[in-house]
Amino acid sequence: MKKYAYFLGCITPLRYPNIEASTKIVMRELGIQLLEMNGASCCPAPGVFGSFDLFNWLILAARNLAIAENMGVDITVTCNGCYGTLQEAAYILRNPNKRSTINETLAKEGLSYEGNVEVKHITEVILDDIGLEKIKSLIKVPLNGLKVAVHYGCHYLKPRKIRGHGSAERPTFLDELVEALGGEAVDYKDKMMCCGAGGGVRSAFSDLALRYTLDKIRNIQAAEGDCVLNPCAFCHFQLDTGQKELMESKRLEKPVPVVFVTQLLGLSLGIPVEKLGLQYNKVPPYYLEKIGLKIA
Ligand code: 9S8
Ligand code: 9S8
Ligand code: COM
Repeated sequence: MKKYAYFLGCITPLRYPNIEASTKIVMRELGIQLLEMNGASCCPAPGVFGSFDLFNWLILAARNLAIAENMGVDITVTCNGCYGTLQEAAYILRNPNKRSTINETLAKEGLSYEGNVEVKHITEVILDDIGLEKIKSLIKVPLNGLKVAVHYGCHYLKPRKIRGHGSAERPTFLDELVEALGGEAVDYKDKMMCCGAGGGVRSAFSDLALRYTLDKIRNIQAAEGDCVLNPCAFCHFQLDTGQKELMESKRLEKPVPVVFVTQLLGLSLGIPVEKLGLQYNKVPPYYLEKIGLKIA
């Protein structure tokens, strides 16, 4: 059985534990073992911490990589920001000179990083380790033409040199997953636009972040999307909680439900709605009735 250290980051445990719950249950179903990372810290967030202090950003990231290295496994993540930081840090630390500088500091904690950890997004685990053919054979609840609008999120795709996940401008891998599950991947205007939250924008200029979110949601509604699928805890937070905020300030009347990639996959695999924690998303999952499901 394939094993990964599951790096949770901050948003999942603090705001959306249903991302962790749905990921663990779906991975168990698919025969992938996820291990807890004792002592892991913030990744730290690439667009926030990384913009201010690259040296300390790298030390903290290296410390997280060293924890996984000591466990003898690669890392998987459910947030694009964590993916960005840890994958970029692992790339930089393939250079032995960089490692030795960082290791001088890590030594104070009795740690060192030797450059042996790979960082995979949970979607890469789903698509590369399991594969669409196998997934198709496991479908119990086909999505029945459900119109799914995919939001990829900025940090998933760039820098292209490191990510290597097909096109950074016109990616298709999540749309292909939607179609494999029996849904219809709908195209919409400015699909690659940021959710609004990244790079500290949500914290510093929350209203600006919400204007991005509103634009995105209006474009998805114009394309008649039933829900928005995303692979990033931070995007999930902004798109879901952000729509609640837009409704409270009367800028949005009808929201579009947000679904995390392991939640949608879990539904198709026949995992009960409540176990995937769908009842804890702020925008209720109105799309469930279209696939013959409901919250008990
Ligand atoms: S950790 Fe701290 S703030 Fe966060 S969720 Fe994703 S990015 Fe990494
Ligand atoms: S949060 Fe997740 S990946 Fe980012 S920067 Fe722009 S989009 Fe939402
Ligand atoms: C977004 C992470 S996923 S950050 O806010 O850009 O650091």
